[in-house]
Amino acid sequence: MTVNALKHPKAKAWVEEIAKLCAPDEVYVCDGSQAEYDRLMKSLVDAGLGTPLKKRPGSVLFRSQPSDVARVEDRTYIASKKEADAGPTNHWINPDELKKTLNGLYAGCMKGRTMYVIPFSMGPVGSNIAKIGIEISDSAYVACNMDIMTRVGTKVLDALGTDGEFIPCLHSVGKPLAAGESDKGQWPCADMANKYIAHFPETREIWSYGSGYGGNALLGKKCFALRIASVLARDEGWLAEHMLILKLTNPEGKVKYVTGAFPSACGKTNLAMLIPTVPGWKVETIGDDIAWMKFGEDGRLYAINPEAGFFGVAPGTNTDSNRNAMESIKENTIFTNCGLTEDGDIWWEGIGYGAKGELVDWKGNKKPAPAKDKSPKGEEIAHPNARFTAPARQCPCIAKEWEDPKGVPISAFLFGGRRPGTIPLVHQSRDWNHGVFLGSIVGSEVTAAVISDQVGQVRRDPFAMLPFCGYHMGDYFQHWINVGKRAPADKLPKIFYVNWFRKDAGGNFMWPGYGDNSRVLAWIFDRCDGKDNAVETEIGFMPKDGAISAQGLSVSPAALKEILSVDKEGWKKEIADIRKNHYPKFGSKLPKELSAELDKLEARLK
Ligand code: O2Y
Ligand code: MN
Repeated sequence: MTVNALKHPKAKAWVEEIAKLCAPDEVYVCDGSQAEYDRLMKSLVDAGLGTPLKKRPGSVLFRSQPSDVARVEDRTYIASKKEADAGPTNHWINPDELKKTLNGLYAGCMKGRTMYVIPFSMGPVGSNIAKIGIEISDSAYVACNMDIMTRVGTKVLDALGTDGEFIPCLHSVGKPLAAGESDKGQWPCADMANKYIAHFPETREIWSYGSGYGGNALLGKKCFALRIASVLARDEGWLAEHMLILKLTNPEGKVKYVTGAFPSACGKTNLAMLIPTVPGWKVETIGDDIAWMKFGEDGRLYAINPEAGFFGVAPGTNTDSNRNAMESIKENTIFTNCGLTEDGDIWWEGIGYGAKGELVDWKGNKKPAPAKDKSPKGEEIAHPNARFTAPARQCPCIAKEWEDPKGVPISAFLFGGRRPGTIPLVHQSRDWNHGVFLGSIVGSEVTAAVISDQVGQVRRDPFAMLPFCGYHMGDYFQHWINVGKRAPADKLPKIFYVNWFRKDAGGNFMWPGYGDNSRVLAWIFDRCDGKDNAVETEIGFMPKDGAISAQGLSVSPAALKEILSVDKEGWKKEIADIRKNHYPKFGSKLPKELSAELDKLEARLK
């Protein structure tokens, strides 16, 4: 469609202004149709950027530049007017200065390319929890990914009308083409020093330049649905969270909905699609990464998944770790930075089987196929952050109400991380403020999957929002405290802290995880259902003896006892660390309720 399809004068004026600045060869407004998706995908294949996969109908493999493989936290900015409003955990930059720099970079940056105008809805179109964005991008790869990850096109423009609100999201790969030049199979992006992922919380704008990858470029996801939406949620009294949403059904057919916040690389997608080992229980998926929640008229919090697809990590995904994800990616999927087999299929480390003949690795080099599904570190066939982009509707365990515009009522919030010691398998907060305290101290052991000098150390990631909160984290904690005052305790979700990652002295995991986490989910469900299955301890409520069974597992009774008891000495060290290294970061913005919770916990452990 042409710009004339935009009936919203403000949107049209903005698109025209950006077209003037970026000087594309052509401006195209996306209608969101299958024919359009097929056409754009063909243009990417014709340009040598994508390889159709014979073994997976409608699926294409892409290889990015080695310098453009993940979110770039060091180049991600919160450009609020005052530095103090971005807080100690964000990179702040003066908005006027940043706009000056970026306007310089955007000038003429789309020469030789098409400028795609992508109207998208985060959440079911028309839901009162959903919000609209318009992404301008010079990447057809981004347009196709947005088509899977969000709801795109004419239906969104219709919902926007002539005066609806939208978040303007500007994106360029930062690689103009000279006359007659084409990408010739080279993933377009700019040098690291010229990549900017910028958020303007006061004017509610997103400007991204120089990267074509994932969270840097698909601006509906982390930029809008978390960083900008967290600001909107603070101002409007709702919650925009880095949380999966799942539906739990017990053997009697009773249903409860649970959300869970876990730092990146803690298995959120696996948990969202878990296949229970406890007979009679069912888990279905509403979302695997982000939850937007608003109070309903009945005083309960209702959640929607603002996304329409999964942007999952490929390596390590196999039929044992996540059968439902493997089923979801059989067709109509975009793969990025995976290996390619001789017979036209994808391959990655941890896929569960070896391959035959030669593979093409994520950098485009031919390599002998490994007989097993492992490769030596640094010689991986797939990049460790290789991804699949798959429509949520293709997931066999997607819940029938996953697109219900009114959302689903939430009974429990889970917090968790990779913690080899101290944190038990599960405990429940004493009340709302204690639950907010638990969210605020979430931490995770840094694994070798991330290049970091902190491997083995616990990095605090409050509410799993450290890279995603669009304002001062101290004010974010206060927002959570305030939300708890909006409804009576029996209407609010109960708050739990889980830890699937306890290790013994030999460094072995003490809990099997995956499908057996349903044993913990069943306890949580029953707890929310008023069952007498808990005892009160110094750190909160924990399962009564026998309330979580290890029957059929290779977990010894002693190990089960250990992961279900209070490690008093460990908690004392935890408190000392929070007092010395964590809470002081937030200065005077740390809510008094949270320092009070820390004092009370310390007193109970004396
Ligand atoms: O590297 C990226 O751009 C993707 S990061 C990501 C993708 C899907 C879900 N969660 C995350 C994350 O980092 O939390
Ligand atoms: Mn995430």
